[in-house]
Amino acid sequence: MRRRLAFVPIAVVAAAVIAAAGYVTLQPGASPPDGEVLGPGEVSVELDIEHSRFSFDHLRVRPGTTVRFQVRNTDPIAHELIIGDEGVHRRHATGNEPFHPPVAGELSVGPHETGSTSYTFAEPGTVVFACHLPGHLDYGMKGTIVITDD
Ligand SMILES: [Cu+2]
Repeated sequence: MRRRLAFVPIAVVAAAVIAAAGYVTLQPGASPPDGEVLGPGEVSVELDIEHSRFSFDHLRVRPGTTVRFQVRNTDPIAHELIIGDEGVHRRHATGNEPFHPPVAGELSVGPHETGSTSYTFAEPGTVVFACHLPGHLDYGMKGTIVITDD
């Protein structure tokens, strides 16, 4: 697995946590492969959550790509995946939508649960994904999806 430099500090921290917990292996960012631009059309990616971290914080897709996010929460606490523009994240930051779906791109995952949600990235630009449960965003549960023709 190739890993961008930006992953290294997080990986080091996560590895330390894992070591303390007695686990053996860690593969953050295993999916999708770095540098790959996904789409167009329908694609599926695995997004794991472990120790309140998403398994990747960057994704690149072509315009017109519908991504099915298969989210696996390995933590003993709940998380969520919220994908959208600034307005979407502002709304969720205030905590007035405690549970998801049914909105596309919004998913709640309970402790040790898995779930999926699909989101279509139509136009070039940047879209943020995050977990807005209290404290999780500040802890680092966020990432960007760049929609690009490259
Ligand atoms: Cu969370």
